Amino acid sequence: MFSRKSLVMYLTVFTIVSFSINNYAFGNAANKGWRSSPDLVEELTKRRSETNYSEQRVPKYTLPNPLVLLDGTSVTDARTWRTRCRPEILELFRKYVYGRAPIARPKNMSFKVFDRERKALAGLATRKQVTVNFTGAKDGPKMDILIYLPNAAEKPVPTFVVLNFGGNHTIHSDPSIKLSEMWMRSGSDGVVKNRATEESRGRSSSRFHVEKILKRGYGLATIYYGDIDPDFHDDFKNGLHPVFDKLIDSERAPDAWGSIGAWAWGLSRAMDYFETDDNIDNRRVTVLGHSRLGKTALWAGARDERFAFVISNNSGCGGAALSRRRFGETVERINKSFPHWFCENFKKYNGKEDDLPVDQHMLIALMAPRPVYVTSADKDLWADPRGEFLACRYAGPVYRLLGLRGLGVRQMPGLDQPVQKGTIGYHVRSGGHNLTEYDWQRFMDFADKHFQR
Ligand code: GTR
Repeated sequence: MFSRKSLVMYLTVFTIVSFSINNYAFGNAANKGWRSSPDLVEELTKRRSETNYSEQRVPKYTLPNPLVLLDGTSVTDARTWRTRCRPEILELFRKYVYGRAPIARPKNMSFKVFDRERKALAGLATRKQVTVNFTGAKDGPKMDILIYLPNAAEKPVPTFVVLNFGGNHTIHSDPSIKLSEMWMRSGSDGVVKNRATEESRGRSSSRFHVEKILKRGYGLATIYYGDIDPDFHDDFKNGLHPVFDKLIDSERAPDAWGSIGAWAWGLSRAMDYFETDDNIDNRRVTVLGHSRLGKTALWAGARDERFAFVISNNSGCGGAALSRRRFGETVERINKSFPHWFCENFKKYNGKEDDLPVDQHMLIALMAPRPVYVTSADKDLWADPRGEFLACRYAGPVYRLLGLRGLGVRQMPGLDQPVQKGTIGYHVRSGGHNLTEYDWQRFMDFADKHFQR
């Protein structure tokens, strides 16, 4: 018989062994799958010598086991995962990575539908534009949600919600989309808002493919991320932070929310609206984001389980990629370039990834049992494609504990060979850092499968 002490020791050693990744061994295992182009590695290394782009230079590391509680107890049943382990991990991400939102749904928040057109896009869709006034106060912070729902689809419709970088009017050339007010940096005034110009209408339509999404029977909702919080380090003087931070304390705590936390919180407020709209299937809402907004989509899906499907597109460091690999963008680098994205505590782990109580496979595990999909791009080594794949793989034990298949593969797939066998989907697409039609089609394939369409 094991004594309790030796059992704990045994489990700890087992954990370390099973989660230690010997790069040499992994390199062999990955023979058939995707590998970065040696020419690209050489070129990028020349350009940024301080950044590691080479698999050989990934340090040895040990990942925290998502199925061990902070007190060392192994989690072997779904109930303990649900009631103790999941809340613990979520709290670690709040405390050390993304920060804590000071409020859930504000009491006086209001919705105003200011546009409704049943024959939008030549009759293909119904378009709605809704202002969410976060505090209900006239001059308080607001965001506009632009929604297209396919007229041909049965209602309520499963819908994708996606934050956009350039303003709602950039996702399509539809002249009725309200021009967003854009946050701009201005010399003496810091950060100010200006109405966008007509010139930018439809500018990012190559990332949205609105008609194709509608024709596959999905709705699309989008919000300009700057409506929620400007993407500048402005000491949290603009956007949501000044309004809600004062509810907590006068000084910002080391675990106060950053911009990613605010954007994710805004997505939950959009979900609050969807729950009031009979034409949107609020039990089949997918949250999707690209790049920094992919990090945001993951955090939104982790904190708000109303999102039924979560998609991270090329999210990289602080998103789907394992921090401990220190490949491409690192914790230190991201905190220095974007000091406003994460909470202050995260900066303590600059160059000290091994001390982090979490790694990003645990963020992916927080989606369980819901489907989650992660993408990488062949040329986007900054975001560490292999690190993104591995995070999906090591989230697997949590899905398996819940009786589901995780990725369903152990090896990284080849280029443009989507893995859609289990509840975690993954692909590495040819090309660079972008959100393309190829990605969208794969997301909809996976959604069809999991939403039984
Ligand atoms: C980069 C940043 C990445 C990624 C990207 C983006 O500059 O280093 O983490 O999020 O921006 O959001 O476009």
